[in-house]
Amino acid sequence: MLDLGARRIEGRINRVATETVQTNARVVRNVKRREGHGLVVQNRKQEVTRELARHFAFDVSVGLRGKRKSLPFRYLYDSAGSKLFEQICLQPEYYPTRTEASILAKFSPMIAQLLNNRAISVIELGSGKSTKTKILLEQFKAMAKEVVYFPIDISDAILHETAVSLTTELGINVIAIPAEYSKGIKKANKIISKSRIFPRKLILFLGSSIGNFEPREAAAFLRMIRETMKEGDVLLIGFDLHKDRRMLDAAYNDKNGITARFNLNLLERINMELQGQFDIDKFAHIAFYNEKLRRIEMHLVSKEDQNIYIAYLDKFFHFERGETIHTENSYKYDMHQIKDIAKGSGLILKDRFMDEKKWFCLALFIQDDCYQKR
Ligand code: AVJ
Repeated sequence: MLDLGARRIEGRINRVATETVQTNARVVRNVKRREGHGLVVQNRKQEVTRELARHFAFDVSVGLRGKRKSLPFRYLYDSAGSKLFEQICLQPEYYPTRTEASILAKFSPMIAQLLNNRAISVIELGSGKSTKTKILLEQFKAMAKEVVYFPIDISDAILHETAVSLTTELGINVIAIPAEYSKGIKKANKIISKSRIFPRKLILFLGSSIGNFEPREAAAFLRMIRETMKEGDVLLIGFDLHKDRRMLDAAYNDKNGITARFNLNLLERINMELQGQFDIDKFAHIAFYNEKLRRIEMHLVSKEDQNIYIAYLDKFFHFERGETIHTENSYKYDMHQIKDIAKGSGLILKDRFMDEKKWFCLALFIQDDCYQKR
């Protein structure tokens, strides 16, 4: 079933995998072969788990101390949180996923054409279930392009599923990397440059995940990505656009209460992983559009005065009635801001694809050669 080209790739990937194991033995223990040619780079489970717990504990103890409590948004995305987020994407009020998918469906031939190489490496940051990405990958397949797909996500349960299903459904090569964004993209790059397969890259950052970052952090993040890009590489980012606040408020307060469960899951995670004693019923989900800062803010609000013990930290945390934990931001952009962010990151906005109602924008960037000289 495999043609010669594909077999050659497979051979190379296996070699890459072994090299990765040898050169990076501390991080990567083994690379599992799945269903023929899908691969998941695996972390050393227990050590990583313990280290993650320490980081989580530290962030919780800092974040819940004093007034203006907050927790880093990435902790929302454990395996339960990631599953709930998949559910959020299906809620009627949550327009971003559907809208972005429709833009991809409409413009994927154009996007594919912009990448004039026959063979490309597709790197995706925060790939989740890769549902939308499939639209693009199918287009590449229809145009007889060869693809190695590198999904990067912090939820490795979902990565495993994705690697298997994409490999069997589309017959493409998958190298899944369970990691945070910047570590993951560096690892993918290392594999690509070492193996010298498909040096032309398409980097994807979909779903308006960029909205999680403060605008300044977003620019720094794009500069980091730009560092990994070479001439001819393309970066495709999904931006959610500024719009009527009623629509925004509704999207983060779905009637089925899934977003609320997603938010409250963070307290359950603290209970599970750090032996916390949060009573979930004594907190409520709130999300609202902050028009001045152009961001959705998601918080957990304490319904009463309470002291909560977290055993892992052997500490009590005080909450006044009405006090909140700020758990996530979701910045909304306009075209000017997208152009500005490109300028500040050494990127050129080459193209943009939008739905008719201008709810969502897929922005396509290339690197600006002149940037370093400035
Ligand atoms: C994953 C960051 C794109 O901001 O819309 C959705 C997260 N939080 N509902 C978003 C989210 C609550 C989502 N992103």
